[in-house]
Amino acid sequence: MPLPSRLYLIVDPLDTGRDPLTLAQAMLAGGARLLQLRLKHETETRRFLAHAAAIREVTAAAGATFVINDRADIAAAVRADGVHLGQDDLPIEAARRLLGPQALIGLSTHDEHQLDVAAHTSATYLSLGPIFSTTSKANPDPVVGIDRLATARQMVGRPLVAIGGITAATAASTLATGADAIAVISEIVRAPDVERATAELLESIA
Ligand code: 3NM
Repeated sequence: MPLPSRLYLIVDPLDTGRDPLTLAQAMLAGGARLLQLRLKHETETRRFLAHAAAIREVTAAAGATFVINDRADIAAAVRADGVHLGQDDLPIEAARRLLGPQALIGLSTHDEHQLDVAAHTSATYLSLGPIFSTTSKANPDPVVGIDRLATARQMVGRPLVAIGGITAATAASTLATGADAIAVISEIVRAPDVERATAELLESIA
């Protein structure tokens, strides 16, 4: 199953204090059609669910694909299109049982060994990162770099998402190296005008 867009925006307010729904609406207004909700510090399940439900409505209205980070239960509850899982989260096959054969299930990988292991799962797509250094993740893995992204492209037969430190300056070259999509947080979430930054990023990879 191919990814619906080459731009994968992650709705993670980081430390900006911005509201997830407002961020998502601005991303959609800027043309984004593939969003992930990532709320690492939301320990209140009901609050997480409320944010997810609100963003499910606006993504559905825009015809956009919506993925939830980590929480397959919340993805199922709001009928999101899928879930994105890390190496220590629910195993892919467990999430697949919960969400079904059509669900978009992504798996984070950080090196060639993890890519090898992932090949034996039913993950819909794999992400690889951090391609460049990032400040958006607690304890990020070592930087992968653009050369190893090219090698990974040779290894991986399914959609490959590059993540970590990608900016407007590196978006197009990262895609040209072989990623099917780029996933981005801070370049958009920290932008003064999220809608405009999204539109400009899309323009830079058109
Ligand atoms: N995962 P930014 S890097 C959420 O390496 C995430 O898997 C990564 O944010 C990985 O675009 C990362 O601000 C942070 O660098 C991406």
